Amino acid sequence: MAEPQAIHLKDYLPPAYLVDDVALKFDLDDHATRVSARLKMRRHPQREAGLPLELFGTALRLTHIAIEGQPLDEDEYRLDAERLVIAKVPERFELTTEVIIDPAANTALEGLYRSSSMFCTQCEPEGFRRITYYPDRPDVMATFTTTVIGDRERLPVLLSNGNPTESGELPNGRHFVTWRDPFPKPSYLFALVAGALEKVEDHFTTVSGRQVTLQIWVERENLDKTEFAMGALKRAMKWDEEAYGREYDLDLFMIVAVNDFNMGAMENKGLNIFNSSAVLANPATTVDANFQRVEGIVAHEYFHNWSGNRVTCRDWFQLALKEGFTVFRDQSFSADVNSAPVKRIEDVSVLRTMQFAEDAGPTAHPVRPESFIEISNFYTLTVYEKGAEIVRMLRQLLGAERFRTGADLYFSRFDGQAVRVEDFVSSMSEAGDVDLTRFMRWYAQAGTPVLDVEGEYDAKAQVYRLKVRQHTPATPGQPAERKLPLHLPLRLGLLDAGGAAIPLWLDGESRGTDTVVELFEAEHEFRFERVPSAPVPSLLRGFSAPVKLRFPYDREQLALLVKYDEDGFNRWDAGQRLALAAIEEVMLALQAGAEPRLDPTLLDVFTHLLDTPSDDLAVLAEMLKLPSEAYIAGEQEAIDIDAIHQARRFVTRALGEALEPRFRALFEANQSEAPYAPSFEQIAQRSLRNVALGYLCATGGEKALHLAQHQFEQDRNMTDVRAALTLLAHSDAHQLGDPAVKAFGERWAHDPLVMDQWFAIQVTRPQPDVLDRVRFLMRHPAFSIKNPNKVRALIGAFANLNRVNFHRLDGEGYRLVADVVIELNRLNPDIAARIVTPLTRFQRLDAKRQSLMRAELERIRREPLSRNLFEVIEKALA
Ligand code: B3K
Ligand code: ZN
Repeated sequence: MAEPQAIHLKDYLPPAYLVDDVALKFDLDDHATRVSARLKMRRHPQREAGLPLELFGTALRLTHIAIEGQPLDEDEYRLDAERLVIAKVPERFELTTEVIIDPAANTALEGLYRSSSMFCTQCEPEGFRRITYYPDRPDVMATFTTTVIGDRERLPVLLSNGNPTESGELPNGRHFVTWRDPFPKPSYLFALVAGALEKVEDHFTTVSGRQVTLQIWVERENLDKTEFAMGALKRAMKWDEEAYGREYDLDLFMIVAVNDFNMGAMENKGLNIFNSSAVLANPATTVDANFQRVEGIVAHEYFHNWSGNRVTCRDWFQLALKEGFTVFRDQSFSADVNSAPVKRIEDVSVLRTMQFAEDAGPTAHPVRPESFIEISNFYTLTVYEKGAEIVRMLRQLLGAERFRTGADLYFSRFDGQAVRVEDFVSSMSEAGDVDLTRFMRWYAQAGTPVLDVEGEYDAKAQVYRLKVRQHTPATPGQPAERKLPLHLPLRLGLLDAGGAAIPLWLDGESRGTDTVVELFEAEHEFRFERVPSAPVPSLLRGFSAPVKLRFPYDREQLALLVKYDEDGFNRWDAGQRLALAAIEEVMLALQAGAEPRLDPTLLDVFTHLLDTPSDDLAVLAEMLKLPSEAYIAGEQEAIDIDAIHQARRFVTRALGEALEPRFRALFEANQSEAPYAPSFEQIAQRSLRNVALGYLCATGGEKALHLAQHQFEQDRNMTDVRAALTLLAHSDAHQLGDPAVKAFGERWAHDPLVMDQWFAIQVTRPQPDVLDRVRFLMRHPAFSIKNPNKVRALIGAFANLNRVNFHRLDGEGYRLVADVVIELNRLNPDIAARIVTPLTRFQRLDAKRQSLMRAELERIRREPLSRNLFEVIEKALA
């Protein structure tokens, strides 16, 4: 097999031929589905005449091909494993093909495949070519008419994009439905679903008074888990009308829940297909965080109807055009309907823990990559989350009003087109009347920029000088000297020694107590006047740019910010900096074989937080959480896996012991008798209660574990049950943990989504016997390596969240994950290339672990690799 080749953005050419209209007919069968296609095609006006017609196709058996009804001879076209090329075609023509495909053998879950009892599709980015021969690229947009034929008994429901136009009976117990989607769309938005599904239905009246029918289609046993998603959908529809003036455009909007799905969900026009984990929810089975995830994903896919579908991407290098913008939109929606500061804290935590790690690792890439071997590998935190931060910075730079004008301009100017990042940014630049030339570098430069800030107070002149230097470290293919200064907004304020906000005077102008300064150059100096005393700066408020900010804070300054900063996000962030410093101090002690201590400043801050009445319980709960092991690791030059784990445990336990009565009081004060609701007020209460329970259990005291056991047995809602079960299962008290785990597993054996949680809880146990548990659970009847949710719950959770055991010094953790990767490589290349990620992050580990990890990657490399895994492994071992 030839080595896979990279394709480059700079080589982009428009397609030689366009498709105006498509008629598809599917005759569904497990192993031999017949797909007939009729494409109305014409030469691209900007391409020369006489070019060959190139269509993509993978795993298709061609049974018929004709142009203008004239079957082609075998010497008139060329077929290989990925393409069908016809040397000569007219300027305008109708191409008809018929192929046979095997959905039941499709374990990659791209194209048409079977999931439980149904047929479903996933076409983004390049799955449509597994359905029929087609110019499968997003800059080819066509209207689609789709007829689905299936067995009336087995497949009573037959769905596709748009509106149903016709249906009827056929011989041999079969029936058909025809669907018409009037909006031209790229093939990646095509969808088909067939199965024994049931629906819940609701309605939404758009702002202009149109009635839209909303349907959520599920297997019967899941009908009691649809209500929350339906509510979320209606909230999202209304929000998009108000926040962006975007109205839904078809008469019907459908969501279907499927069990086997590579990602969270897919925004197919009018027919969103969801991983069941991203849409199904009820209090008995779903934790608070998952209710919020469902709400966010339902909104995200709905928002794509404009940012993605009506205005789509010219090519896959532009992926962040739709994803970054849509993530920003769903984040803003969730912030508006829940607690905005907590949403920001959560989003920044994900970014700083996971995206920063990606940006510092071997697969680091710009938000708009310049080349790729397999585009599926670029559905990344960088494209999605950093992409969203870029849009957030634009809004910060333009202000809310001009940002909205820019979005309106973008949607109206490019409606129905496949466009580029430049088209988005120039709409913003025009509407905002700002020069964004330099800002474009955010899309081109990989790596997390570092801001080094210093402050200098001149008491006599009452001037405070803030010196800011920025640089971006080298990333693969982009040496440090090629990194250029970025244009970014830095939001800040100054506090006096008592914690009061100091009025800001910058260049003779009053700026209130909170302002945004813009950086363009490698170095800037900002001169604040009329500063009466030495201030403590509160920098990067709201995390106004996706950077690492360094400032030589001492612990007292951080404690001051935690207590008094007017910016909720920075209060939290100061607490995280303080906790990190306290944990690092313990790490040093442990490494030196010395007696560790709990930093008194951290204890003082925690005491203050617990003793001061707070009007935002949700933020308080976040402030009481210590940074995760992954976040701590990201902050180290050299990562000491065991010291991080031990030190974090030490600090947790020490806080639990020192503040036991307070945590006990917090736990009790947040017991509520109200019926469960996933409202943010209730979520905050449960979150606080379970944080408190965590500290109490960390003391190892039996009394605390009995509290957890009692909470587990009370069985009030899955959030409290799961929190309690996790604490029991992760404790050393086997006599309490084991029966609880067993009881839970038996009770929920029928529910795959709850079993995913059960798997994840067990494989994140810190005890060293966990590897046996992982192996044992891989043989459990509820586990299947073909189901991505199961792989993520068992292997993904183990490798990403159980750092001490994944990184065991005997290499057994690595070996286990590599074995799974090798098996997945044959079944599902997309998931294989994701699950391997933790094995590629060896750069700052000790030599022993580095060589063990490399050895596993080398072992994987000896397999015949899919393009997905080939690209990741090559980069990791480069
Ligand atoms: N656009 C899809 C991504 C599908 C990628 C499949 N490899 C989901 C989303 O971002 O909304
Ligand atoms: Zn998306």
